[in-house]
Amino acid sequence: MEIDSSLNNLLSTSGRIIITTHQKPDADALGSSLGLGGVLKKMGHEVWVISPTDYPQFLNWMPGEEDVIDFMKDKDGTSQKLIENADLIFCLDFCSLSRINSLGKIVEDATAKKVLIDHHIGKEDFADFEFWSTSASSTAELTFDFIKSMGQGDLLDSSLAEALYAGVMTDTGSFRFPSTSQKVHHMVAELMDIGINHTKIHRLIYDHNRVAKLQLLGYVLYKKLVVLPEYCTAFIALSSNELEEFQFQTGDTEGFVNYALSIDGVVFAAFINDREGERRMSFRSVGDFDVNEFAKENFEGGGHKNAAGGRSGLSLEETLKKFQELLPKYKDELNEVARKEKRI
Ligand SMILES: [Mn+2]
Repeated sequence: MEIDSSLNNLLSTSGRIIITTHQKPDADALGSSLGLGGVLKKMGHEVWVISPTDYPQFLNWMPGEEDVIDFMKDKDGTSQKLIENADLIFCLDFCSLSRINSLGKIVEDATAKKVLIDHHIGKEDFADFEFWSTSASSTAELTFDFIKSMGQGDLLDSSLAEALYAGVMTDTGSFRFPSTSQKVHHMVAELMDIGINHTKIHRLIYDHNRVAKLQLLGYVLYKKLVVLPEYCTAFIALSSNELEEFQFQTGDTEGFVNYALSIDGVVFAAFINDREGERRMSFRSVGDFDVNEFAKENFEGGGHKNAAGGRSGLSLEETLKKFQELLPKYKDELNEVARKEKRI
């Protein structure tokens, strides 16, 4: 990775820097933002991390998390002023301005130079500098490269390294997805040299359950999991009432879709929930069934080939109906993938 000399110039004099990331940030989004933010602060910049929305509580341990601005809670326009007065805006873990909701317009209109660091499919042209690779495991991997390319790898202390580790760990499904390259393992070795406690990070992220969250999982597996063997597909849908019944908090349903995908014979899984007036969807697949395409074509979404998100303005019932009516169109393809991947 090489950093353009004009960007290097901007980074060599201290300035006001905004880092923003996608709505409902996950460990990769927030870990990359806080890892990079910590390094930029040590370089002498003023740095603000602005999240379009809240994020799961199990990310609260990250260094600098207490200073993250939640745009949804910012009632006096602080974020807008900061963005308007920024010298540089980093856009991490997203590549389409719609992923940051109404922040998108403010970022688009800002005069600051924009730097994109991301690994999603479907990049829009809004950034002045791009560090974009869809083959990268995570934005944390690209952010680590970026920090080293600035020649500032020495500024990564163990807590910043742990934020980046959380990103690469979660986006690779704990180092099991095909994107887990040799490079990823080399990166982790370097993070371990810096002094991360990987066991602690794993526990902070995965062993962080409330009883109500586990009961919601139990309910989902017992009552809500629908398997359609004909289409090698399984899905889970939850209404807002059901979420309420289990005192839903952001992040509680993360990973539920993977249970659907783990069923023998299944190569395509969907999770749909009804929250904040919108039907949000997660799609996962095995092998060559491209959920990025599926989400893009049918549910205003996208992401990666085997993991994508989408949304629907229809009611939950209508969304489910639409989803199930689409399946016959993909039946042959799904069955072929299932045979190829030895799922059936
Ligand atoms: Mn990511």
